Amino acid sequence: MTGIGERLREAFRADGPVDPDQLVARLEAVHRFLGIVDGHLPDTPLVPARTLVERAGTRLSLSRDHTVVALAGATGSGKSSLFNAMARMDLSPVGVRRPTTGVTHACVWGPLDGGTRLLDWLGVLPRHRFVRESVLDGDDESTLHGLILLDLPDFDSVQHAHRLEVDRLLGLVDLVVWVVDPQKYADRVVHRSYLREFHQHRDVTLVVLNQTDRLPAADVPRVLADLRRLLDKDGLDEVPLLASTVADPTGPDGLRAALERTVAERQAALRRLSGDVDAVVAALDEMVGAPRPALAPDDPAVDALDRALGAVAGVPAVVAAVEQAYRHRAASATGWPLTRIWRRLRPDPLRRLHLSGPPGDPAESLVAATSVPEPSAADKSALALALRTVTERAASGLPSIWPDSVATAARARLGDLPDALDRAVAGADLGMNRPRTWWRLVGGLQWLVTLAAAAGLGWLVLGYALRALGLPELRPPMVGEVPAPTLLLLGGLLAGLLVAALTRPLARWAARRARQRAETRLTSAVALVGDEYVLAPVRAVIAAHADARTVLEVARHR
Ligand SMILES: Nc1nc2c(ncn2[C@@H]2O[C@H](COP(=O)(O)OP(=O)(O)OP(=O)(O)O)[C@@H](O)[C@H]2O)c(=O)[nH]1
Ligand SMILES: [Mg+2]
Repeated sequence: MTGIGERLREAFRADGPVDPDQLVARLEAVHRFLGIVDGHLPDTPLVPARTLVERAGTRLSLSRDHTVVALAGATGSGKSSLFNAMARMDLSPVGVRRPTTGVTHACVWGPLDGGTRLLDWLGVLPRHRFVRESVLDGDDESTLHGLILLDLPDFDSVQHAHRLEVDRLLGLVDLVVWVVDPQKYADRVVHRSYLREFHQHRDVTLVVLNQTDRLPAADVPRVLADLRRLLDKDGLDEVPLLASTVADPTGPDGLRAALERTVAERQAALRRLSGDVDAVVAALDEMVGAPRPALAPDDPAVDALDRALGAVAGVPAVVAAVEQAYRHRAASATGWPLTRIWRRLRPDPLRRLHLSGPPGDPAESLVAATSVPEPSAADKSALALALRTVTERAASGLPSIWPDSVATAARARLGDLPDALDRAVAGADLGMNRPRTWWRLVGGLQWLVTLAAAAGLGWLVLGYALRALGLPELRPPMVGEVPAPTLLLLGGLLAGLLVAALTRPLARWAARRARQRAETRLTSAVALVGDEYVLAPVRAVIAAHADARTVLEVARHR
């Protein structure tokens, strides 16, 4: 079979060495991603990414000079035997009773100093730590300096605690050596629960078929080929596979050479973390999906939302009142002077809604509470529907984790909406604060013709009085056949009625225009509220999605 050195070289050449700065940049990008989506996405799916950022930070800060390698496998596969063979000492008890190893043992090659904190972090108890000092071994062991080899308990144990310990450590170590034996190499548990799960880490995985001395020599290549086939099925096609036996002193040499090479490269820790980042990025990638443009301001859903908000804010009632108030005020200003007083006694439709005040004083408009009628149930459900539509439009095309976040954002400030709408309506300039010039002109004309009629009446009354008292009669000038006072009286009255009759359609037309103007202004005031209270939070989520995508690109870049 191919030498392990070559196989490792081949496997590791595929991607080249991991640049530590690049790895740190990728981890920082994942960290930024978490910051961006914080508050927008649920926590649970982000746990692996958070754990990775934390773990990677700690692992890199502890030691980049050490390589932590774990021997993992089923009970009796020979982990402890291989551990002792590597250490060339009986450090971890080998037994016939299964399972033997209950607690992780560690052996450190070279000075312990830097490794102590790493072993503390790994949770290996001090009494199970051993040191191979090069002083004792001369140069023989110097090629393994920086190696921390762990002998794990069995993962298929009847002891649940063993499995927990193995799972915990497999998440932390830099390289995993799976030890299998000829009896159990095809065991489904090892393949389904572990090897297949580990395919993201094929760069930092080795498989050892141990106890080959138990097989007839001719069968070894056949079993290795069968195991290779199973590993390929697990997605571990590039993973080095080697044979070993502790029955022969040179049996574990292949594994030793592999470990020497790994130690020399000082890449395992970086490769492991790089593989972890790949796995996390792949999961985050699924969460983020394709780019999604922000909701366009002219989207029909936004229009529908503005209309629904307008209805809830009472815009239709207010604009109807504006039209009525215009007609009322125009009639009061331009009507026949004698009927004006009576008109003025009738309440102004806008004042009834407490909307007649000038918008000039912002403090006043802030506290102004209008008496616009409460929204009907139909208006409220129309608003709920419009909110749903906006949410769906904004979130369409986003992976399933986002729409909830968009919906929550759209509803986050709903509690403040009624007051904000009331303030917007109260503060809007309805264009009804000043009397129109044409009202004054027509009003003046009405006074003029009324005065003419009054003068004619006075003149006639004076003529009758003089006649009744037998005094010399006034001879009023004649206009054609009609005496001037009569003409003044009748002409004044008729002209008054005529002006009033002509003014009415004009006032109706102008009232409709006033209504339209008020509607435009109120609609844009209400749209601003909708933008601030509903659309801005939705936009923030969509922007977070876009930012998250951008940083994920950095995190992906190996
Ligand atoms: N013939 C032969 N026996 C081996 C070999 N490696 C281990 N053994 C024997 O297999 C049995 C189990 O070995 P251990 O090293 O204790 O196995 P382990 O994987 O540590 O087992 P646990 O600690 O229970 O998980 C022991 O009796 C060893 O002597 C080998 O290469 N050849
Ligand atoms: Mg053991």
